[in-house]
Amino acid sequence: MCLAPQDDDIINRLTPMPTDYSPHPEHHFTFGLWTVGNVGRDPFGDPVRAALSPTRIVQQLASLGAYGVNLHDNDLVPRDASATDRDRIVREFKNALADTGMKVPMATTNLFGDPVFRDGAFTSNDARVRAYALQKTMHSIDLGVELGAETYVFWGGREGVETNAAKDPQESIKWFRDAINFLCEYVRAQGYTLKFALEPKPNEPRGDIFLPTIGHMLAFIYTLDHPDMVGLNPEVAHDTMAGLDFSHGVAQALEAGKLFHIDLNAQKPGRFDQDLRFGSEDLKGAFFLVKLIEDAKWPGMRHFDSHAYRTEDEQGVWDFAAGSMRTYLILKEKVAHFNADADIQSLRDELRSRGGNPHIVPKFSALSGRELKGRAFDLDTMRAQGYAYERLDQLTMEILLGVR
Ligand code: GLT
Ligand code: MN
Ligand code: MN
Repeated sequence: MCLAPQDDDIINRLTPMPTDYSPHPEHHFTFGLWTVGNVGRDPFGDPVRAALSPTRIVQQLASLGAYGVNLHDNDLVPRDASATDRDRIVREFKNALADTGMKVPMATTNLFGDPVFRDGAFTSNDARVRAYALQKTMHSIDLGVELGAETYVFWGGREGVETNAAKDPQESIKWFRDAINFLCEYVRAQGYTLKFALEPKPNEPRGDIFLPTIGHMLAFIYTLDHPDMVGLNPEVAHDTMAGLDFSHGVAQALEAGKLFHIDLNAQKPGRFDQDLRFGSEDLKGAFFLVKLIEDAKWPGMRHFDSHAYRTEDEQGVWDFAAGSMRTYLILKEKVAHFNADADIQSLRDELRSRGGNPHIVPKFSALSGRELKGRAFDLDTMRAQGYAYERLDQLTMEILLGVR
């Protein structure tokens, strides 16, 4: 059969695209025990789902195609467990990992649930609490390393205030720095190869949390004794709550070599931390985030820090988990589609080549400075040109909407 040129075009556009969106361990999808294990408690209502045992979570996530699970110390070992109980629980969990091939690439400390941390952990006004927080974290680091974790997250949910009468914000940052420096030295002294990933959040559960954005955290890292050991764990919801463009923050962390981990989820701006299924809000934002990560060939874990709607039963939890991974893979395919789209790429090529040779923006020297000061610009032409971003964005939307 002889194809008309437009049919040929359609076939060329469609053939390179895979259609299998099934997750496999090599995609490096991970979930926190606290995410699929979320029982649906909120400030206004009781749990709606029964707690799932860590071993059941491991088995179920493995069957869905995930790579691993991440945990807080107390997601696995309850706060008041005896040493014998701890050892039994860890042994059973390790058996579940061995049976399924699931990994624990990241671990963290619960420094927010216990009432002792009501005024923060590393920034509590009570020096005993600050010392206890270090002790708890050292034990939790040991557990993480025992389970094979390579990244250790610090989310300072309680590190903040409701009233600025409570704390000196400069002193608080010094306390937080002292804690991270202490724990870096602990990791080195133990001979661990763990890296730390700090997770910013602007507020909730505290009225205001210290080091609220990726940028604040990034600047803080370079004031540490071992900045090479410490990077970022940014979360979609946390930047979106603050009305920021998440992919810009992630790009800054990536460009600085500081994207050590990522928390994927979805969020409507200006609300409480919703931790929604990845891609379920702001689809275009999710697309450009996946594009950023995939184009950079970023080697880290694609971790989902989110939970099922409170309306769901256990089946809804697994639907949520499967949907998170599937949406990521669909968006990854859309990225390949975007990158292969001739119209989009020619618009982008034209933008990149505007103004001719990029060397017309010189590096400074006495000579280049003098030359640039005296250069004549055709400002009328430069002022008159449009950038065709409406067209570019519409083409992007049509890929996302599935008609291109
Ligand atoms: C908690 C928080 C998250 C953090 C987790 C790590 S726990 O669920 O909302 O953003 O990443 O401590
Ligand atoms: Mn998070
Ligand atoms: Mn969150």
